[in-house]
Amino acid sequence: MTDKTTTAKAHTNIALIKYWGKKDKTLNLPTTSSLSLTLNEFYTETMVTAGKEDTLLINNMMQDPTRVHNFLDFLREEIEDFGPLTIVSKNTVPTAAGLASSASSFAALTAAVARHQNWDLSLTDLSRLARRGSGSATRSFFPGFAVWHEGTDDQSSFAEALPATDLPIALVVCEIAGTAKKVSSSDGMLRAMTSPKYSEWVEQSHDQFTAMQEAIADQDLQKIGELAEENALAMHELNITATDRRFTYFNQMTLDILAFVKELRTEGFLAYATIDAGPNVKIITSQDQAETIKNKLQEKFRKLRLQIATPGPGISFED
Ligand code: 2P0
Repeated sequence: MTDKTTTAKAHTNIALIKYWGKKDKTLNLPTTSSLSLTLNEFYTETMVTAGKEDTLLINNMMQDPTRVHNFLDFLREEIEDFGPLTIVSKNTVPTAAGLASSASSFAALTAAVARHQNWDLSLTDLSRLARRGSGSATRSFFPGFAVWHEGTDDQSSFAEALPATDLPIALVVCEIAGTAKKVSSSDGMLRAMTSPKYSEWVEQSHDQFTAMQEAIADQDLQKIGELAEENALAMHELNITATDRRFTYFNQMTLDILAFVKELRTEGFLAYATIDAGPNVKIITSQDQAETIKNKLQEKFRKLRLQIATPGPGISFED
């Protein structure tokens, strides 16, 4: 046993073209490719060191290590055996409220373990491994816009960065208070796949994935917003039309903010909504309009916690 500690930092990402369904649960292969923006303001920093058993501490609180332990066992089998690890994480992502903390968590953990064990792996390899912890983690190794190729097997399902762009995109993240997630993403996806609209959604998503890459290459922020909103609302439509235990992540505040986003557009703002596995709304806009939109939202919805997020960096290490 050594005293060596290794720290990795991964930023979370928000999908503009969503991952919402698995074609292989064991390999965690998605039914569609997805496309995301890594965010500067929200990240997980994870330190690993040898310990007596696998333990997990997040923001100084002991957590149930089961999911992480299972993932570490997967790495022990897949790459090389290693002893128990103490994992200490600092997380600035509001957890379990529809901001993808599992994305940055599993990306940071995969990178920290690989570095700790001196594994010589590429970012593609790390992305592929992190997929087995959480699908959205594949995309959190990369700066700015990233695509996760759905692939057809373990080797071909990983994420990579799109060419760097200085597109002045911003997100106004609306955090609706007191809303712990009720349906986990994994369960939500399973239910959504029972919607009669599911196969149509998969087809539409393939087209939107291509169109979104074109919009990014063209630096067309309005088109990016339109496609992202359309894609997100279609994902949530699957949840309410599921034949197995239909559900929604929306609450009244979600609907009120969605209506407000539409109003902002009629006033001439560039504003489009995207929503993940929770009630929170993220408003896609430009960096020069974000502050005004944030102020208008705060005036209208006094209890909302609002934060502006901008494109963030890829994985990094501290040593
Ligand atoms: C996404 N989400 O593309 C989608 C949109 C939430 C809504 O990926 O089962 O925690 O661990 O692979 O990555 C959240 O799901 O799911 C997610 P698992 P994950 O960002």
